[in-house]
Amino acid sequence: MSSIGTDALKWCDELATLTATPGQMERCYLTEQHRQANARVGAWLQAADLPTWQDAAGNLWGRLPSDNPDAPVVILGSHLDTVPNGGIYDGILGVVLPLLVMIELKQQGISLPFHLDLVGFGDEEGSRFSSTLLGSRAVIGQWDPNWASIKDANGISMAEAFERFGLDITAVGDASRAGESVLAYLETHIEQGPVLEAEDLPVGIVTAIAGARRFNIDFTGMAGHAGTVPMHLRRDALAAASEFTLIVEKVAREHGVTATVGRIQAKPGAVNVIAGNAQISLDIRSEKDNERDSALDMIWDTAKIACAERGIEMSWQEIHAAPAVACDDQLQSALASAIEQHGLKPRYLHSGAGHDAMAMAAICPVGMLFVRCEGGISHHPDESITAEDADVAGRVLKDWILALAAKTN
Ligand code: HGY
Ligand code: MN
Ligand code: MN
Repeated sequence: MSSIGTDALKWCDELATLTATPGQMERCYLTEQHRQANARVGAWLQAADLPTWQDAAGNLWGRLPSDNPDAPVVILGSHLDTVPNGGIYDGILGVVLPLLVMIELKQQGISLPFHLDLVGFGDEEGSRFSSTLLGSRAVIGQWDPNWASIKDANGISMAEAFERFGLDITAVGDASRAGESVLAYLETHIEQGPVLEAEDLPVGIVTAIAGARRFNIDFTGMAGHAGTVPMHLRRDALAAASEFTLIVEKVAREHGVTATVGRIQAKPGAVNVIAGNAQISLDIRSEKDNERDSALDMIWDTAKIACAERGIEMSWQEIHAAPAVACDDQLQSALASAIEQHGLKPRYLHSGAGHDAMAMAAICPVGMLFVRCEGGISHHPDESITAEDADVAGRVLKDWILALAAKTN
């Protein structure tokens, strides 16, 4: 017997086939797979006789129109891109579940006092161009023209990627919805953590989203022969980057923040050559920006001393900064009422993961509904949820929409 939950998992499975790497989940911004995913979600919308369009930043939209053409807007959605070898629900569930709720509302002939828009953002993870929330930042009108020159790992610039996707990056401003009357943005997303599972709860209410800062860091030493340069005379860039990584781990633990070196590259990268250059990434976040930033200061200070002792030059470029964002109190309490209507305990929790809601908060109140995921596993192929939990989330989402409609004149 199908339900919104079983249909949601079926559609997540279907979107999972649109991957750059067979057998692994990988769908990046402005790629062929992104195009296919937009087409698939667009086809589902068209089949339900719901208007759909792609905006100037490559985000996919759908709408359950209000009878009132001048009605305000409520936006539901999340992202359609993934991390390399990621899971198939991170972001994706937050597009297909609201879509199924919209289709049910349409089939039931329910007319709302607001247009109910669905958005599938083209880039939240930043996996291709190392800058994150690109889709939602276009929608809030905060696109940085300098992003046009960011290159992906294959040396393709974002401007070129836009062109290959059939878009004109100089027109990306047309994607902005800033200034429109948007009543709320609500994002449904897997928790990506262990709390709901530990307390045997299918859904939770997000109170705040941790603020993240991301850097590319460069270490320059001196390449040399692995067999002839004595250890005490080396300026080994990879050893310096490795020491930096351990400093990050130690300081983060001491400061109660999360900090991750997720990517490391050494040049020339030969087994018998001392690395003359190394490049790493840093992602540091906390739900309190000041705690994050004081940990970061400690990391830089400690690393400068370590690099000086090694005769290594260290430089860094900040590639992303997003302040912590509080979810709207009224949206949170409306979610709590909808959850209680299903005989469930409302559980409030913060999000250590970043989400498009962080960007959307610039143009409207935001709320997030978390869905339990097995073992809290995410950004990993073992990411999984149950149809039952997806169904509860879909029912809660529908009740939240109807309650918002009832109080919107
Ligand atoms: O990195 C994050 O927190 C999100 O999954 N992009
Ligand atoms: Mn993610
Ligand atoms: Mn996500």
